Amino acid sequence: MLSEITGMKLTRYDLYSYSLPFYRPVTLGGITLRHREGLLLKLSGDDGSGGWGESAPLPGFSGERLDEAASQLRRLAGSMMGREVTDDWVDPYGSFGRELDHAAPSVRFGFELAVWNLCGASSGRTLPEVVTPAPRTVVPVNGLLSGSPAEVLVEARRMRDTGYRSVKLKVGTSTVAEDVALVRALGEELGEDISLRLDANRAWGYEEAAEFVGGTAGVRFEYVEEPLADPARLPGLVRHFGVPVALDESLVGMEPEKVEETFAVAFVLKPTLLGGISRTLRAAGRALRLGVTPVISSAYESGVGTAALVALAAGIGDRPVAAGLDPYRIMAEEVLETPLNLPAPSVDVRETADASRTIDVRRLERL
Ligand code: OSB
Ligand code: MG
Repeated sequence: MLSEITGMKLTRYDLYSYSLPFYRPVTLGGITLRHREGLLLKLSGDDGSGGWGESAPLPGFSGERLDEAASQLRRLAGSMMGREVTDDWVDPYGSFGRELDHAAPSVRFGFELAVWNLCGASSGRTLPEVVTPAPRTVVPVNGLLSGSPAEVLVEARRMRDTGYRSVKLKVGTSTVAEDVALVRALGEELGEDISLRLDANRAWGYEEAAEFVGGTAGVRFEYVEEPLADPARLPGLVRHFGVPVALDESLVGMEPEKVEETFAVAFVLKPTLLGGISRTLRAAGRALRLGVTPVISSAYESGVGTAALVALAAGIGDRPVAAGLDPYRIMAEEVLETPLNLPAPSVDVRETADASRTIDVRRLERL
């Protein structure tokens, strides 16, 4: 590997918290959020460079609480002071990652992101260029549909007309018959050129999933994420119906980078929940070797974390895959001085990387 980082030592860390209001309440996994709370870590090097990272445990999805993440992040960053940063620190297959193994997933993501951003700053590269020498210049975005069936159809038409090539609908919160009717109508509205992703967040029993699959026969969708409450029955569902299934919740805690074979067509990769940048890159590498589509996806991070998702999506694989970045639109405030250009059907990779480097510290609380 080309050596890019030479002799920089970590000199200090600064830890902050943020609380950013949503435009409207969001209910996720039975929990309603009105704000997003999280942590920002700034690492500084003795060459004057700095890098920011974000740790934002998502209530209902993360095992760690915010205060636990804060104390882990403080301990981890403190233990690294004075150490020399080497190329190994940004090698997804290197040994440095193992030193972070004991930390909670959001903590690993936040610390790694600060390291990767610091390495970029120190070596004159953007974050996407630390991920890969020649990142894509744009990343397509998966639009999230929400609201009543009528609103979903209006929104879908609007997204189609503004250039989205991929949209996602949450299913499993109405009756199966209502979901079937909406998905059929969406299939007609979107036509052949726009990929439809569905996400049941483990809402269905086997019989309900079977009813859904039967009812939507003939409607083309890219995949349905986590259709079953009991994930052990997923292989049987796929075998029996040939339905394209994506894994999301199932990947957390199962070391997706080590999977030998899978029935899934896509892995939905959320670095905040999965446990960081290196892990996500290894999981994506494994997915690609298995012929599975790696989909980078948001856990409602601020612009700092969302820019990392863009960098990852810009560096993974040899064809663009729409990333799940749409949750960013719900944030009514930002920690970045210049917010990211979202919502949009695609994002500019360099612009995103540049915007993510300037934090408005007045919006943060020092811990
Ligand atoms: O189930 O995919 C999910 C966001 C937070 C928690 C869970 C999920 C999500 C998303 C992200 O849907 C957006 C996307 O993947 O398009
Ligand atoms: Mg999902």
